[in-house]
Amino acid sequence: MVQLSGITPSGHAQLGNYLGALRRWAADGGPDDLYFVSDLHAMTTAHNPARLRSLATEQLAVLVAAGVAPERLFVQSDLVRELGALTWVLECTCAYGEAARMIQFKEKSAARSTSVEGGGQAGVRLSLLTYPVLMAADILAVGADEVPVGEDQRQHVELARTLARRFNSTYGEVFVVPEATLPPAGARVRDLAEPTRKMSKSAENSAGVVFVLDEPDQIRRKVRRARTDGDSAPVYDPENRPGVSNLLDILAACAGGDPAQLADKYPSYGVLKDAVADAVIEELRPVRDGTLALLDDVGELERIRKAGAERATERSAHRVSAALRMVGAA
Ligand code: AQP
Repeated sequence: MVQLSGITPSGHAQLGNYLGALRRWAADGGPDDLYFVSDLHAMTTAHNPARLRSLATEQLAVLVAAGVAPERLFVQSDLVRELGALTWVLECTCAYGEAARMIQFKEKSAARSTSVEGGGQAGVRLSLLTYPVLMAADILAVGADEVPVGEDQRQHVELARTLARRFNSTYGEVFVVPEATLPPAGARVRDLAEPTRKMSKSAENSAGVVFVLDEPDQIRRKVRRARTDGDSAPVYDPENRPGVSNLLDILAACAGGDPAQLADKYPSYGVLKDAVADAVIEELRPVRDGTLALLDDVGELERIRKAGAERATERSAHRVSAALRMVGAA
């Protein structure tokens, strides 16, 4: 059984990425599972090349420092030849209408068409339309059976299933037909300043985002300023009191315990916030220290990256060659 999961370097990794994904990948990963830094997916909107390169390196270091086994890791662009070729084959297997009806494309292109130069949908990058096909290539190249995704990415895994089936029946059996699985239940970490939204690495305002590499003082400041929706004592009520409930969820995720019971332990917001800040600082300390040490040890990080690229290429090259051969392109 092969599971595949990724993180996109669209910004610095944040507490939600760590608690909702990286920590789990480190604890639960099976021997054949693969985790990757999906840097090619961070290019569907205006991007800065130097920043993208440095964020991809940083995220690889964060993953290793978080405890994800280095032998299960790779950076997507290190497979660009295989993935580029397979994306083209899959684009030739996919109908325009199938890509255009992706909800994420409709939402993101509508939102961005008002902000891009020239205005209108014509100014939106074509890759916003085609990135689900690249995602299908990510999945199909390595032969993933399972892709744990949230509701927002489910439709893209469905597209990968459709393309795998269509390719197999048209040209011959090459691809494993993947399945979207639900990641184990875990609280979505919310933005500390705007708790109705999830915490995001690319949030416009980072006041409510705790980054994995934030210094302890920065974390404490952000937690102290967190919105707590009202001036009564802390209660756990995610629907009506999302701010304080988010803090209790974070405390439970970092220090253990049940969020509703933790509420009774902290009579005031001040004491609760101090406890949350302490717990987050301690949870992130080894990840931060390990990441900074790795970023200093360029040779070691390069070695991990190269070994990961070789292993991932080995696991995908034969499928990509077979697909090219079967469509008559090699
Ligand atoms: N707030 C969150 N709480 C719990 N889990 C989260 N994840 C992201 N935010 C939270 C999980 O982190 C993994 C990697 O995320 P991604 O890079 O694939 O993209 P994302 O989900 O869109 O994450 P961000 O931080 O919100 O990025 P941007 O700002 O670029 O959109 C995934 O497993 C995700 O569920």
